[in-house]
Amino acid sequence: MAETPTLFRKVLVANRGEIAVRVIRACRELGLQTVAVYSDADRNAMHVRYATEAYHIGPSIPAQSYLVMDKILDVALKTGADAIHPGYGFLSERAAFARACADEGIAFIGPNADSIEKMGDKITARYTMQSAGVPVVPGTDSKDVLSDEDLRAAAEQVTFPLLIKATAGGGGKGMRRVHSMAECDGALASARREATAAFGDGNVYLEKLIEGARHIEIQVLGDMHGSVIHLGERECSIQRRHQKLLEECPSPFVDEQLRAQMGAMAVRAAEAVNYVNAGTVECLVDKDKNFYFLEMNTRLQVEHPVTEMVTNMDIVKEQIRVARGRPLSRTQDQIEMNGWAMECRINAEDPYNNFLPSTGTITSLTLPSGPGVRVDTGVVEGDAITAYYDPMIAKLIVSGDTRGEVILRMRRALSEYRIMGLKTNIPFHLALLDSLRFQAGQFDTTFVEERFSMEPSEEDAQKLRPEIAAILAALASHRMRQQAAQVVGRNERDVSNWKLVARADKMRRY
Ligand code: MV4
Repeated sequence: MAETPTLFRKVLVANRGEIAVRVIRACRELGLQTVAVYSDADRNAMHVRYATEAYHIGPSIPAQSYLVMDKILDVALKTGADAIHPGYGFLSERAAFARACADEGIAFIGPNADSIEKMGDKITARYTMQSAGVPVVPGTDSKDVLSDEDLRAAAEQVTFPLLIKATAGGGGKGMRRVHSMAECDGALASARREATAAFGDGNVYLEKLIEGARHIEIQVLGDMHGSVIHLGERECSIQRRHQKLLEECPSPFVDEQLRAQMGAMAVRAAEAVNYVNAGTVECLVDKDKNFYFLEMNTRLQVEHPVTEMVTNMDIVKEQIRVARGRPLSRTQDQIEMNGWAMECRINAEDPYNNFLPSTGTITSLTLPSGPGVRVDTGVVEGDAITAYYDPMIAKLIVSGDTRGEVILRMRRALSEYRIMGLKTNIPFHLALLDSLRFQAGQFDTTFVEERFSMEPSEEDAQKLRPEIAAILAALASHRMRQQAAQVVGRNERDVSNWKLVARADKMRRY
């Protein structure tokens, strides 16, 4: 049911921070007017200043402002907005909100309510994917509610170790590892309790535990004319407590063949729920390159820029385009991946103190820039960072020809970044980029929590396998040559350039 293209004039952005600014920028480039909404804490925020008009919607606490559907719909109706972009978080994955927009004749810039609903309930999603021939992790197959008795019986079949997961879950809430039948009852009770507290739904299901896997996701785009394409993968294994910290595109683990297989799988997954707009298929990929569907995020993702840099596509503009009923601007054959991109999430938190959130006022702010550097920020000098919202204040995205160049460029950009008045995780990123396993691309989702420390370890270096050493040598010599090349020519000074580089290296603070 192809729809006639509708012309948008005005888009309401139902979000705050860097993503609201990102969406407003896309709208401006398309000649669209924008409406911002803001809470008490965001009265003078960057997204408010960038929009054509802005309206106050309530107190700082999200439950009384950014999460209140009626307040946002009221502003949209009063201002004559044709469409609402939800960004990520907040109302972005609420089927009821997508439905309410449609009922009011306002375009929701995202998938339809039915797709959101099908993917939001993880048992339904698993069942739908299995029926569509998408590989899921072996586990319970029923699409109905499972009793403790059902689950205990299924556990024997699934075999240990296994995971209990919440049907309403996502992001690891209500998830329990179980190693034996003896642990089963206790784990079921506590998983149900946590899921009930978090989602008001205590239903759970089982999956075999896949150990040492990477978290790789595929970006998909669909239009109202039945076309679905994929834009390749993003490597998202660098995370801590289910919060991603650094993402890259492509994944150092994925070759042309695996990309084609995973891409075809992601397109099949999206087609199975008649997906329209931008979405992401999250997968686990084990050591042997077996991949499994985990869940689908039915929204624009934080890390979408790394895909934009490598595919040279503007995903937000594409979202607006398809929401207007137009076809996708490219076919699958027209998607090319060039070079490499990495994103560091800049969080107001203290990496030297268990990543404790850091609040306060940004007294001074200097952003990195120069070749291959993009900063998607939601804050300016003088802004107060409060505990009301996510600690992520900006994203530093770097692109280049090769992974090695991007690592070197990211170190350069991070060291240009100056944020005063708050603690940030910039020192974490610098230490990570210097870690040998990261440089060699040898990491999984447990890396940051189990094998990484802010202090560089000698031991790590000694355990290196020869191939890592070779990759490192290439990276290190490239870096040394670059640094050596930038100091004055030989014979113009009594000290060799190599000595200067060594001295400068010793003085590095990060
Ligand atoms: C898994 C898994 C291992 N085996 N499922 C965590 C959040 C949710 N999206 C799914 N998660 C996982 N599911 C099976 N069968 C390991 C994780 C997991 C994880 C996944 C992606 C990114 C980071 C993670 C960190 C810990 C566990």
